[in-house]
Amino acid sequence: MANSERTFIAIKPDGLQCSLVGEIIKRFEQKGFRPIAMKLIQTSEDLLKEHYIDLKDRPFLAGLLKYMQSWPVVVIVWEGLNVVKTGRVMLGETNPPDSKLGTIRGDFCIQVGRNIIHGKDSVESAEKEIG
Ligand code: DAT
Ligand code: MG
Repeated sequence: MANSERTFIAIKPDGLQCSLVGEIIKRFEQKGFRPIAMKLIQTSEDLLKEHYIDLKDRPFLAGLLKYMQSWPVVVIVWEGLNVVKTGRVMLGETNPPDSKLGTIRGDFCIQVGRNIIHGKDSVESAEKEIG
């Protein structure tokens, strides 16, 4: 049932430091998605290495892992019709200058290494991350 599609969103340290947690939750709620799980967590090196496994050979990975452990993050599971695809559209592009105004990254950040929010890009990877 497509209505029960779920995605995994994480508000990164800069999202919390810029007081954007409420704004981001508001956008997903107003769009029509349901929050079905939400947690404030402190990430660990091991968890992040698994989370960013696709980036294991990239030169910025070490800085990314350090940054992601520098502050708590808010992880949220959202449910609803086409939530994975629509969620990615709401986030904007990975690199903020490529993000349209009206998207979260387009409205609230300027730098790729501080892009506020994470969201899965496929149903399979979302289900894996939720697990
Ligand atoms: P996305 O978060 O849009 O799925 P991704 O999976 O390619 O993008 O990369 C994960 C995160 O890694 C991204 O949100 C920010 C960081 N990142 C990506 N490219 C980067 C770069 N060139 N320099 C620094 N950080 C980068
Ligand atoms: Mg990604």
